[in-house]
Amino acid sequence: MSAPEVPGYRHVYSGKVRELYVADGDPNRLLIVATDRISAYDHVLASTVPDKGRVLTAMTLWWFERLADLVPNHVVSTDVPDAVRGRAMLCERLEMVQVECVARGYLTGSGLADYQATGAVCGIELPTGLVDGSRLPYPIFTPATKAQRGGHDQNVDLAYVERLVGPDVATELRDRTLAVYELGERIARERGIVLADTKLEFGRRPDGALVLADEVLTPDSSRFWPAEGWRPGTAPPSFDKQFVRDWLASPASGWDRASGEPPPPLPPDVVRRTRERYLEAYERLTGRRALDLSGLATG
Ligand code: PZK
Repeated sequence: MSAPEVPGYRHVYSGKVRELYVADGDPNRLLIVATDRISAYDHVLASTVPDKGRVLTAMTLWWFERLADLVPNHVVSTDVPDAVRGRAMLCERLEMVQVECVARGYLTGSGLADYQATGAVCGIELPTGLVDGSRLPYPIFTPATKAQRGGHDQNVDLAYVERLVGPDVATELRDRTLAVYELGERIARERGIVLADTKLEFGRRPDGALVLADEVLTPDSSRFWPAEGWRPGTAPPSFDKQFVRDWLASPASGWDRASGEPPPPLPPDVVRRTRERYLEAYERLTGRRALDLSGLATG
């Protein structure tokens, strides 16, 4: 599954699961295409998940609307060529801020690891006694530096961000990130999804305005947990990738994560159940029937 040909656009970059294009004749317009690729355990898998790109694009657009009063976003149009209709957004080109803006309301992953080692996450001291999956007393801004291709993001403190972008922009990034997370977490929780954390990307317009870019509050940029499976002590299974991870980690896959080998293709029933999880996340959140995505992200 390589980058599709899109008439009127030139392909410029392949991400793990998305493709980036520039509009012919207008370098200030970018096309972001969400593919059906899926990653797990730091690998892009050989199997694709049908409709994943459409569902995540529709979810991002739905959130951008809900967040519009809080923060401007980079979307210009969803009226895009047929080859990618429904899974692409035409966006304004921004000067990207070189910081991953992460908000966490629950403790897990690298946040948990930092807490267990130091009692703090990104310089923010937390109360003692927290465990994997604990809800934090308040959401925290835990920025990270963007990794080089293939590497892992590194958690940093606010002072590091201040040195990188200046104290005023750093404060604005933190406040906007927390505002977006708080709204998203509340809406998701009311609808049976725990939004444990999320990663946002911001860019700046020529006039300096900070704009929310990329995808937002999707299972690829955030941890989604089924609310009914949440209890502090062990992080709940991932809402979307539970079946993929369970199968890859099981003897049935014949795959050893430590081997460095690429994972094998997924069995059809793992693909089918995973696809259903993406559709369910979309339906729980938006109340809209997935696969009825047609009128939505199609301009
Ligand atoms: C931009 N990415 C990551 C996203 C990929 C890679 N509005 C913008 N202006 C300038 N640059 C970017 C954006 C956005 N969003 C985002 N890299 C550059 C990325 C999607 C697919 F392959």
